[in-house]
Amino acid sequence: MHRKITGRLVIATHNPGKLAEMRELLAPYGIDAVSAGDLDLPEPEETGTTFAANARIKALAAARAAKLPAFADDSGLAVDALAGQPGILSARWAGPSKDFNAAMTRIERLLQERGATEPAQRGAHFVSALCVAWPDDHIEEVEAKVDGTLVWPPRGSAGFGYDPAFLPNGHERTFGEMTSIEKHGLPPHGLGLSHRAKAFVKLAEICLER
Ligand code: ITT
Repeated sequence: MHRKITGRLVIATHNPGKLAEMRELLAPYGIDAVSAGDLDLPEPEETGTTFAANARIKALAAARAAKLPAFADDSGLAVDALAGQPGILSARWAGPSKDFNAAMTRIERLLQERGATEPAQRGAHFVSALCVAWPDDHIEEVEAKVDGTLVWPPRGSAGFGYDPAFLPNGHERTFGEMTSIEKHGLPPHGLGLSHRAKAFVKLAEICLER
């Protein structure tokens, strides 16, 4: 049986870009959301080998520590020509200084080394695994992706992480050039375009009531 989210919810991320998106996605549901940072929760080690496993680790750690339901996202960029890299290592490719320009440059260098100059050779997708965990270890989990191609040089300064390099299929602007409503807004205001928005729609179907 699926469990509904009621009352207070911890958003179990230390990434400010994700936190803003997760807050915006939850906003229409009137959930009282507090962040892991606000509660000074420690960051667990992400030892999983899949997005889903890491989302579960983060949500369960926060739920147990805060004694509240906790909502986590594990996500990343998977590049076809790089056999899905950086994938679950997407944050780590930016290093301790979280330098995503350096991470995007590294990907571009690898693509150039493989002669991947045409859009058809530069396919990639973002993945988001979302998990809500309760202090009694009950979990609800969903996952979604958005397909696109990588552009060079990166374009736009909106969003976070790899957004400026990612052109979603069927669009002419990168995530870095889109407003937050365009990237992850839900109907009727947005298209539910991003990996996180698509996963959230699935989560809302099973766990949220307006
Ligand atoms: P938390 O674990 O605290 O949530 P994190 O940044 O370490 O924060 P992840 O381990 O899930 O999170 O790393 C995912 C990385 O993939 C993230 O740092 C971004 O750089 C990138 N990423 C994920 N979603 C993205 C998006 O919507 N736009 C751009 N980059 C994204």
